[in-house]
Amino acid sequence: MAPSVSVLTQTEEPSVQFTKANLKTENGTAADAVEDYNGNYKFAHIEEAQVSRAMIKRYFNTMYERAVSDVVIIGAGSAGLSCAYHLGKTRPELKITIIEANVAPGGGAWLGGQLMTPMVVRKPAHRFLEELGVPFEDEGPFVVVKHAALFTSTILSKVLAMPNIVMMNATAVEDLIIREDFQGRQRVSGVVTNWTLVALNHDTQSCMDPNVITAPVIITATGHDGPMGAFSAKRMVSTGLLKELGNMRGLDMNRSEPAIVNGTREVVPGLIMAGMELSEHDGANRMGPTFGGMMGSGIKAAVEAIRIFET
Ligand code: 48N
Repeated sequence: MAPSVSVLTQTEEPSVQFTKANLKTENGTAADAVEDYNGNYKFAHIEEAQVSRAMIKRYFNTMYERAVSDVVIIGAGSAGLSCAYHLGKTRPELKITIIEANVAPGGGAWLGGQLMTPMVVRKPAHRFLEELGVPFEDEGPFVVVKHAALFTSTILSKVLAMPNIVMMNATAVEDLIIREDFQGRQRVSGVVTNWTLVALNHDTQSCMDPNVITAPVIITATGHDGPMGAFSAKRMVSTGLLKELGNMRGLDMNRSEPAIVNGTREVVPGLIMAGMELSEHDGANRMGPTFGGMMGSGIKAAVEAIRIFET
């Protein structure tokens, strides 16, 4: 005889009695939990379905609610995160949604250069480290953070703690929504997304259709390398919004960092480009293992987004 299974109610408390398997369900309470490191450590009881429902309810409610965002930031590298921090702090009423292709956000900012851990930041970008509370050693014209991960983990924790910011990692932007605006111009009006593992495997299955998120402002900071580097810049070329890529030029720290910060802008209506993706778009020099330009570019992208909302 099949075990008598009653339908799970919509609440999180399980109401299933598997009489045949003689499994008794119970509703755990916090009072059951005992933090005792002398051999009597006890967790409050949980039913497996409660874990699934706790995740599913939150994640898919977020997807539903953020289908219409105010700002989408593509890429959670040092530029994207610096933008999210400044925008999220300055305009807490804006619904900001970060889409990051990797499971682990942070882009190239987990190491300083050639897999070495210290991170160099040239002044005046060190002021951003002071604002974040990231300690550094002062070397005069630049400062050194003892481990790049100290910057990246700090800014990630602050960005993710902001109530108006949502991050969807392991999710790729695989196209842009481009529509005609009231002035008859082609305007970027949102992003087309898919799980990254799907986006990277379109050739292995037929027709794994994507999802969409609409927003009046898209900020793209997808970097210059990696499996999807300079994504939006390349898509602009393939959709005819940009004649050709400028292609990143050789390393010149003193030219590249101010060029990237000052050049951060709305490259087509609705699309602001920041970080190393801009070097591919504009043909700017690269700066190599110094990150002040990324922080400044991210903040400039936030300033440009605020300007759009204020006009
Ligand atoms: O760190 P990156 O690659 O990019 P930036 O611009 O934030 O920082 C660049 C910086 O790390 C350098 O390259 C340094 C300064 N070196 C310069 C040099 O001369 O070598 O972060 C981009 C992020 C990554 O996390 C990617 O996973 C993500 O963007 N990404 C995407 N996320 C969603 N959808 C996509 N299509 C996509 N493409 C990339």
